[in-house]
Amino acid sequence: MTQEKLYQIALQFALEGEIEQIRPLGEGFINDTFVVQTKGNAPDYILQRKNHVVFPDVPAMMENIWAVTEHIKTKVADPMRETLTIVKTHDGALYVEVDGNFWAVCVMIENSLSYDRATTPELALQGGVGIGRFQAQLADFTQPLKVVLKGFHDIRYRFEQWDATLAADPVGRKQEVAEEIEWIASRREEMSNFWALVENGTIPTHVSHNDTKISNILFDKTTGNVLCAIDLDTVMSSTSLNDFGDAIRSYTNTGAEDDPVLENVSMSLDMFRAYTEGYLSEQKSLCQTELDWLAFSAKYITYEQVLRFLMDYIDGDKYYKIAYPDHNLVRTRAQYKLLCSMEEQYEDMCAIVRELSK
Ligand code: GN1
Ligand code: MG
Repeated sequence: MTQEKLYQIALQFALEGEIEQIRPLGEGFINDTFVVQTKGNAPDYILQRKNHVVFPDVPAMMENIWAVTEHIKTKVADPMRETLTIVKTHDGALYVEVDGNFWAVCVMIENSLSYDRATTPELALQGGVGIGRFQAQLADFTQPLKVVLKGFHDIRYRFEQWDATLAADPVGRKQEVAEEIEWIASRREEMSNFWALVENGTIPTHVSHNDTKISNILFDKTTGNVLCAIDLDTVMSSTSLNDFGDAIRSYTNTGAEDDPVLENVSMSLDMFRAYTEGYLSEQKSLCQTELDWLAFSAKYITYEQVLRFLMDYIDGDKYYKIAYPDHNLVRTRAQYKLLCSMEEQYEDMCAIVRELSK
């Protein structure tokens, strides 16, 4: 993507100030992200190419994001810092389509930062506050949200994809990962039983973020306090437990998500406690059934992540961006190690939830 092309795209949005330069940002697994730096006092912007292979309906996604951020803005003291601000085009659209790709812009929040790993319990606690608050701010959001990714955290749907992938074995990798396939098979019933509770309404649905790993939360550079949840691409209606579970998968890991050294990977119970404390300090409206399954959701989402990484490996690495050939397999093994660590500490996790929700 040339600078000139990026400029042409950025200029279609109602930006303040003159563009100084456009540079790539971060390493999202799905989208391509750029910073649009402006001259003078104007804010900088985030320009993103939304991956429309992953997201088949980017317009619906942008409508969801617009509706949710507008709602949050009515609830907060500082609407420019406590949620994302979507910038429309000169024609009032939420995105532009260029050569079949969809692009969108939001304001870059100044004096903020994000992390790839939770290094202290304070950070985990702040992260929990962030998602607890996000859910609380949206508790009275009643507009129906579009389904932007079918069956995103629905393990029944994931098993349909899984069975099809195993049957096709498109690049002949199945034999090589027989042991890993067994990890999925041995927990299939347990995970299906949990999701059945969501499907039959025993566990209620609400607005959920659905991608709450630590790098999707912004913190204030000066105070260290949480500012807001970003990467709202997957905001949909589902169980609130997805957000807790995915965050625990991320914040409590003593290693990296794709750690090649499995000894590094385990679930830190201290981080679990800190995140849960922060989350429950803001999220006060969970029902008893949700609380009963809260700790389980961490195992559920981690298991789902093992499945998704392994499925993508068997599928020939079509979904996640990879940095080296067996990256998805390394991710699979690291996430499985984390799952096992959660299984070993599950009773303690449940006890902490009970204690902190009294
Ligand atoms: C992807 O978009 P990003 O990089 O924040 C993925 C999540 C996974 C995560 C694993 C739309 O998140 O579901 O948990 O990678 N997002 C999508 O790191 O599939
Ligand atoms: Mg995402």
